[in-house]
Amino acid sequence: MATAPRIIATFLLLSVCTFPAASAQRAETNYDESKVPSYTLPDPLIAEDGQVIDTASLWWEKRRPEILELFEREVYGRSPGRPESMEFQVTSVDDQALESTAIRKEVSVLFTGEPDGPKMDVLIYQPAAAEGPVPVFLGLNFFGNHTIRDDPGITLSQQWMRPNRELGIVDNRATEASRGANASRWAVEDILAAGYALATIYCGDLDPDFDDGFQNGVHPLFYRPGQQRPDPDQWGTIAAWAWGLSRAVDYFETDPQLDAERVAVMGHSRLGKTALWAGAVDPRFAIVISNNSGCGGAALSRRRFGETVARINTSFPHWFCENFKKYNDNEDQLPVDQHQLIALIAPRPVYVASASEDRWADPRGEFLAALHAEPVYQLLGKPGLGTDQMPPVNTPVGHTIGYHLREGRHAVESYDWQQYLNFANKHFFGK
Ligand code: GTR
Repeated sequence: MATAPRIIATFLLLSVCTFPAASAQRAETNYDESKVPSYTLPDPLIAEDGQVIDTASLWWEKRRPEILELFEREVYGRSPGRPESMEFQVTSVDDQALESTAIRKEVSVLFTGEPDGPKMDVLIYQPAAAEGPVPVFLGLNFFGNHTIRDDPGITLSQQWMRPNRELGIVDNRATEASRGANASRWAVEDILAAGYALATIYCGDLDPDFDDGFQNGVHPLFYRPGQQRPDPDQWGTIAAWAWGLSRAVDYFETDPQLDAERVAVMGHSRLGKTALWAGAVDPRFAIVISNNSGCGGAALSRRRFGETVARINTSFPHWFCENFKKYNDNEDQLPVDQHQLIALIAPRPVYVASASEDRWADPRGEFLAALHAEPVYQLLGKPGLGTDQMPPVNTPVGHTIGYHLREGRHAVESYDWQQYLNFANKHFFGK
């Protein structure tokens, strides 16, 4: 099997000298490619018992479940399924939104079936002119549905928000000033003009983004009697956010105006990590898009470039499951690495995007993870990335795995959306 030697050879080329192994003192953030330690990635096509995975059925029956289990147990934590009593409530519809170019809908997903109980609110814009069900871009947002567009018809979120004066968040709550505050991240017009719906949910509806020992958000809904917090292998906040994305697809399946078989899940940064995990656990996501997702997303953990496992688990102790903390300054003991997260999405199209100034997220590590997912795509009859050379800025590459390095900072820009629309047009419609 050629995969393992090729992986090692690629890393030897990239690794000029070796960093000391885990030391008692936490290493400084490394931004020097020559100081990336040498490492060996777990091979997605060699099973835990050493068996070479050389057929699609061995992948589906043996290796994929094994890798998924490792990510659930050691990285993101196990999530529950769909709540039995969950119900949907359409709370508003405006078929003359955005100067009559769009239908705007708001749908509450009532996790216990109770209108006053825990819920998430989905905002949907769909092209007014569409005939038949439309494909959907779905993504979580950071500061409320009303921030994606300055549209007074969108309900202002009442939920707790991370502090951000610039975006109009005062005392951890949204204000009218936060309407449209993140509009630059959402290419609403372009998405609608290309014939797609856009659906979004505030991530804090599922779990507010701070460490409260998992008392708020959806986690307590699933505690056993007497349970106080998730077990070490149970879901953290990223997994809860991903779970919410799947609940949105549950709704799409009931809405004849939306094509639940053509849902592209997209996320930026922490929500890009979330999009990847959602795509890995839920095969209903037909396309998965990671925008600048970095550590715990598309970037290889073993490179220890920019943000590391120890840093992320310290700054955001609630994002991953408790077991993930075993790998703080101990990346080589991880039974998986992030190329295998991408491989879990195979053979579905996946797009990884980096930004040239976003060194914290390790653009090269994101590219390499996409590259080393490719053997699984090939095994399943898909071309994968199609190049082992990281492209220059603003030069999208790839086939079933797409990649670009946008010039500029950590953000979602219209350039990124243009590539995602091209990618979805190609894979959904052969355009
Ligand atoms: C950073 C975090 C990153 C990334 C980013 C974001 O502070 O270290 O992993 O998720 O936040 O979500 O914007």
